[in-house]
This record gives sequence, C-alpha cells and structure tokens, in this order.
Amino acid sequence: ICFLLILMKRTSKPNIFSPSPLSMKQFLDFGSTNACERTSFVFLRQELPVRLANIVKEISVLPPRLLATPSVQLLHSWYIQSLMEILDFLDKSPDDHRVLEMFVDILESVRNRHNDVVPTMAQGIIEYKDAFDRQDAVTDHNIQYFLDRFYTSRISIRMLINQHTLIFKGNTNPAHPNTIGCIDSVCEVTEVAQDAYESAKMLCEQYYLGVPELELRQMNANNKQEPIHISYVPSHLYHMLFELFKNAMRATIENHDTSRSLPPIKVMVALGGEDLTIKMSDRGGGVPFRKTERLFSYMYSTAPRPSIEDKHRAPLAGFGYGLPISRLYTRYFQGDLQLYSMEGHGTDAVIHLKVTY
Ligand code: W6P
Repeated sequence: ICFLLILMKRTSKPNIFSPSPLSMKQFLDFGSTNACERTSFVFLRQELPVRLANIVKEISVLPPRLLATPSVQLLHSWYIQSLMEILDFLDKSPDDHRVLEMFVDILESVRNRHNDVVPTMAQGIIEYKDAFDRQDAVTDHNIQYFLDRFYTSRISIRMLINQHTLIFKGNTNPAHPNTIGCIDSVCEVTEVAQDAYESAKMLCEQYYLGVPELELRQMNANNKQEPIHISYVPSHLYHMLFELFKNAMRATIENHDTSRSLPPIKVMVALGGEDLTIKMSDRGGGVPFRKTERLFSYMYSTAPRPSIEDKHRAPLAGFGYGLPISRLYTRYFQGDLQLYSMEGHGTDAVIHLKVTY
C-alpha cells in the first residue's frame, strides 16, 4: 500500500490512478444493455482501489493533529482494510463465477464497514476543534475543501458498489422493472417530496406543537398533463428534500412561536428540457446574507454544539452535515443546491438537477 501511494504522483494529468467518473447516462446504459457482471467486475477491481487510494492519500496529508484523533485513525484503518480486500482481486480470474460471487460479498462488507463514516469524521472534527484551533478562516476553508472531496468520493464509491451489488445479486427485481440498481428511470419527484415531507412532519410533531402545511405545485413544460419523472437516485433526492424540509420547518416554527397559524412550506417542481428544478420556500424569517455560507460549512455546523444533554431535544437540527452533503449529492450528477434568504421574511432553497433521457 505504501508503494502504491508513493506511485500516485501529484499531477493534474490523468493517469492510471485517476478516477474515471461516470455520468447518469453511463450508469443507465451500463445497467440496462444486458449488464455484464464480468465487465463490471474488471472495471471495479481497478476503479475502486483508485478511488480508495486517493482517499487514503488525502487523509494522510490532513493536519497532523486532526489525523492523530482516534476517529480519523479509525476511519483511516477502514479505508486501508477495504483497499487491501479489493486489491486482492487483481490477480483473480474474471471468468470464475466463484470469484464474481466472492467479489459481491466483499463489496457488501466494504459498504457496511463504512456505514458510519460521516458521524465518525464529524467526531474527529469536533475533537480537533475543541483541542486546538478555534474558528479561523483558513482552517475552516481547508476542512471544507477536504471534506467536500472526501464525501464526494464516498458518494461515488457507494454508488459504484450499490450498482454492482444490486444489479448482480439476486438478479433483477421484478417488482420494480424501471430501476437500474439504485437508479429509478421514472423517479416521481413529487412523490419523493411528499414522502420526505411526511417523515419530517413526524419528527416535527414529536418535538413541537405543530407543523407547517405543505403546498406542492408542479409545472411540466414538456407535457402539461404528464406527472414529472426523471432518471435519478430516489434515496439521494429523498435525503436532500428531507433535510430541506427539516430546516424549513424548524425556521417556520421558531419564527412563529406565539402565533396560532403557521405559514405553509411551498414547494414548486418544474421540468424543462434540460433542468428539473425544485424550489422550497419557507417564511421562517430568513438568515442574514453574511451567514448563509455558514449553513454549508462543516466547521460551523459542528461548532459549539447544544451539548450532550440537548441531544434529545433538537431533533430537527439534524447532524449539521445535512446541507453540505445534500449539495454534494446534487453536484454528483452535475446539479446544484442553492439558498436564497431574505432576512426578515424567509428562505428559498433551490435544487437544480440535470435531466437525462
Ligand atoms: C432557514 C435556514 C434554511 C436552510 C435550509 C433550508 C431552509 C432554511 N430556512 O431559515
């Protein structure tokens, strides 16, 4: 592994250690045209080590005192372990079906090993901040840069693993003929939005006395009669919308402490030729412009937390990493997530997704 890491030169020129990103179209094409397990195996046994090794390398150049925290050490060991397990397949025959079966099992155990990466990394950042640097801009910027790349890489690795294991284990799911791995080629956006609202509503009602209503509208410019559906990963979309709903609900309630009726959360879904856009508007009083960037900051989000005792009390606050990670999900398929706030009034959160046919 040391040898491998030394070989990975720091260069802008693509080489065999450079990741090969896949587009939504490539995922769809790959999964639908008689998906070949052998081809997928040969690609992944090269591609996953490249991506894992790049993460290991980036972890190893973290600030020494962050690298030294038990949480980051633990994470680091997971990545090295997974890297070794997958490298083990480089000399195995792709024509042996037992090798292919073993590979699927290894991928599943790799995925499970890394389930708690986000809270573990967050813990590391907290330890680092508590012990050393306070909120200085340089540290904040560097941590932001590292974590954006780290979590993007994690999203991409999990996507590759999920596609392979879902497509090649237990074969196709007859109940969902339109799914290709974890991609739904007719993902009903408003349905996902409804589901995300209902879940956030349950949480919200548990801790507050009320919940703002949902007003959901849509505009399909391509075909006014048709419901809106796109090729997308429903779990990603759900994750983002759930996060946005929690934020919008909390802001609305905290901004209307005494009044009886809460202004609704309005969601507009629009489909054009190129973009699918989802706008969620709350009247939660907004955030000052100077502070909107902080909503995406890992450093600020892990900042002086409401302490352990408060943990049961602030469920809608989430982990704090919800917004930055949601934005990474959108960017992973060339979309984006932006916040426009009017202090004194409310906030619009806008998700832009690229449409793939
Ligand atoms: C707020 C802050 C925020 C973040 C994300 C989504 C909605 C909102 N509303 O006040």
